[in-house]
Amino acid sequence: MGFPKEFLWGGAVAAHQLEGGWQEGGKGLSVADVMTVAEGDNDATKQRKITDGVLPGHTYPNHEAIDFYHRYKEDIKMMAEMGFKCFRTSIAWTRIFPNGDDAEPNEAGLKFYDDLFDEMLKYDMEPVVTLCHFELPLNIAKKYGGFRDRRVVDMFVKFAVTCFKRYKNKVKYWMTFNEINNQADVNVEFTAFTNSGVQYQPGENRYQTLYQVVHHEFVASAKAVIEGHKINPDFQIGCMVAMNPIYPETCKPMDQIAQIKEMERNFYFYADVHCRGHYPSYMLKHWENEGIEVKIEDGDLETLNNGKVDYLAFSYYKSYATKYDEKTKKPTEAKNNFVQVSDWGWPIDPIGLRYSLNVLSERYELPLFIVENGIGLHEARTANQIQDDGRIKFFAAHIAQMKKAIDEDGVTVMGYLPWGPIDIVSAGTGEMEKRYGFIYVDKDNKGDGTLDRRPKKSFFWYKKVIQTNGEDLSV
Ligand code: BGP
Repeated sequence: MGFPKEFLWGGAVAAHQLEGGWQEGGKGLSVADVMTVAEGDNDATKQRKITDGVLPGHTYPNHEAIDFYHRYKEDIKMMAEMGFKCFRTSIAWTRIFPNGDDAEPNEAGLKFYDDLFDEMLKYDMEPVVTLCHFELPLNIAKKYGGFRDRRVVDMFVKFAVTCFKRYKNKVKYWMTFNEINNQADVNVEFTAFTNSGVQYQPGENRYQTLYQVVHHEFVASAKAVIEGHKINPDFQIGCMVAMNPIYPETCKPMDQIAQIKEMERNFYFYADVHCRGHYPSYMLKHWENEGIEVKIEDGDLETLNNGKVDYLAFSYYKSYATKYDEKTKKPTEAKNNFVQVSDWGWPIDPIGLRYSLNVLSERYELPLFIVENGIGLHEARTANQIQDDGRIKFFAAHIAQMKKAIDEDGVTVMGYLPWGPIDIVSAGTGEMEKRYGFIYVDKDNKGDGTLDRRPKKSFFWYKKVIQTNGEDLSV
């Protein structure tokens, strides 16, 4: 009973959210480098701006982030003090190919990640590496329109193969595109840009563009899996999707139909293609009914089938609800009155993690890897240790549900990586003050602070969780 002894306890970050060093070591501009910090009073609705290049008068939080680029030895040591078995981060594409279409890789960038992975391995900490985590080269977005352009498939595969070859004896766990399904809602322009480097043009059929773009990314991911297994047959290469389960608001039959349609559109489609290796009939019929014509080149379908992933990685933060709207004849968002929400409006639903593990295990019968889970909180800068009992309560509840899925529901879970084990820049709002960490970093939304690192109460709590392999969750 309980967690397997080789369970991968750790934490997760992304290069653009903590490294800084935005122009160090030959690094090129990524899409993250032209996104400002969100401004405004309402945490749940304020938005970041995407500027045309780096412009004066704006705050770009990812430029310095928390300066992990220079401080990673100190930070990895703190992760080791908590007893991490693994540490997830991404390789910034623009450290390796500054413009994305460069003929040769940038040695200084390759060396940085050699040094970083060596530091992790010094503490027996497995690197878990995301290849594309909202860090597309800006040049690819500007010159090619991001993944609209089929040529970007080969640029991604070249980047992936370069990393696989360079780190084949240091990194075993890989994943291709972070939260590839974020872009499913074409009304949210921000995610098209961060996922795929796409900026929708006035009047264009956004769904036609979306499904062509994700077809290119599916092919790129599958090609990377195929090449990766040739380079090192021991590689475990996963896909990564944001799992925000959607419940029907009531047991009204049409609410249930709405729920399955929303889950297909926003989640299952993306995991299905990566895990099952073909386009599901519900999507082919949807394309036919909507007049969407995805250009599929000879060999693509065979590639998708041959490039199925080894595991399914997902982030879990929140759940949603839907209902069938009799007027529009479509699903519409509903409120779940059975859960609380965070300051940023994210529903807090630990049982939703158990639900997610059950439905994913049943659908894919693949090992599941929770590579993000956490809660952003406002925490004031203090001279003493921050007493983040709210975060401890959040994690204890989610770990308890994960344990139930393993002990009672027969789910195979590879590991659990709380998001942002150290305070880092939020992806959605660019804020430092949406804090996720077991470690406090002295920096605020304006960029002021000493960057000093200090453990919070949860640092010592999570250390004990890992030491007891998830048995002791007491505060
Ligand atoms: C996910 C991303 C992470 C991280 C996390 C927390 O969407 O994969 O990069 O940012 O969300 O969200 P945020 O940082 O917006 O609070």
